[in-house]
Amino acid sequence: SPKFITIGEVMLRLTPPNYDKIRVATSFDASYGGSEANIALALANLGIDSTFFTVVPDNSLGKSAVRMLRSNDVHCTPIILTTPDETPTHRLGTYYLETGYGIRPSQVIYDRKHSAFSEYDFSKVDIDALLCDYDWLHLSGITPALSKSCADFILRCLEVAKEKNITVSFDGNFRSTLWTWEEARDFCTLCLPYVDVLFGIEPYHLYKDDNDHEKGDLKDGVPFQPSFKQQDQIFRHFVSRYPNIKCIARHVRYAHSGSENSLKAFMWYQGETTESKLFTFNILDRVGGGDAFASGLIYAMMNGYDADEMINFAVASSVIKHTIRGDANITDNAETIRNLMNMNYDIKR
Ligand code: KDG
Repeated sequence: SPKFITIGEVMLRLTPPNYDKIRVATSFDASYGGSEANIALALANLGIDSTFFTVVPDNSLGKSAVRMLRSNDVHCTPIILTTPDETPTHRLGTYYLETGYGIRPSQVIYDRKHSAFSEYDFSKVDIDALLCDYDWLHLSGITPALSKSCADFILRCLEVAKEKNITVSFDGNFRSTLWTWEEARDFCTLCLPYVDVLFGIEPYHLYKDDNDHEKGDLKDGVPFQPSFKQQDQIFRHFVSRYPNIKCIARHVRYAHSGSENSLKAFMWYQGETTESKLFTFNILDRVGGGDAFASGLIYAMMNGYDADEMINFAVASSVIKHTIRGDANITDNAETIRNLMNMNYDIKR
């Protein structure tokens, strides 16, 4: 089976229990998250040979993060535990999550400056050795926002991956508290020529040089909830620029009042746009939903699903994550996701 690797920062996640607001919380539940770590874990849970490369401090927090991933069958062998003299500050990045409830949105507070990961000098990494033997590399737009060294490293990884003919997936994952939209756009524009499978980028925004004539109907931007026709047009416009991109997938949220929520997705694959079913469900914890979508699509593609199954499996994977507390999509096996995708809710007993 294909060997998967992803690179990124793993963080301690602190969440007040019972949907409490941070301002009234008297305790926090500890877990671990990070977009790329979430994907590595979800794929390992589905039985894929999955490796996560990261940098953590040489202390109990770093070790616990690694232990959590390893206990979920993720290979963390190439991990670097920084030694005390290597990094001046030995922190595991942390984020506080105030879980939304019903119509009250979630809130994230990052406490990740000077983390062992973001301070690491990645020019020391032998990328050829790191990526040798892998078939699939996943990267996100979060890592390059952390430091210049991280950004250079991500671009080098993309170059090496292409030299080695490794399939590359990339999730734009724009985080407005880490960099500006313009910085993200300019960096992602550099990455796109290396990408095979793309998530989480609103393509229209990347075209800073397009004139309105070229943009056609898209000149007012990408609608938040596009129609099939609009989304198809966006995909076509985008792949005409980047013919290297084989698949683009975008999941669209249709929020209702209260905790009810609907999700569906659009995908460009093999020269056509496909739309998933619309799933309606209650949210327990939405953080990591995008990562579950990406891991579901990667799994489906690795296993040769057809377009319709690929996109529905990816959305079903995200839907399940929304019902699980914590960043990680702890699924028992692919069958669980396939059952949901086929709307088969029978209890297995
Ligand atoms: O996709 C989930 C991530 O947002 C969460 O794990 C935290 O990695 C994280 C980040 O940088 O926002």
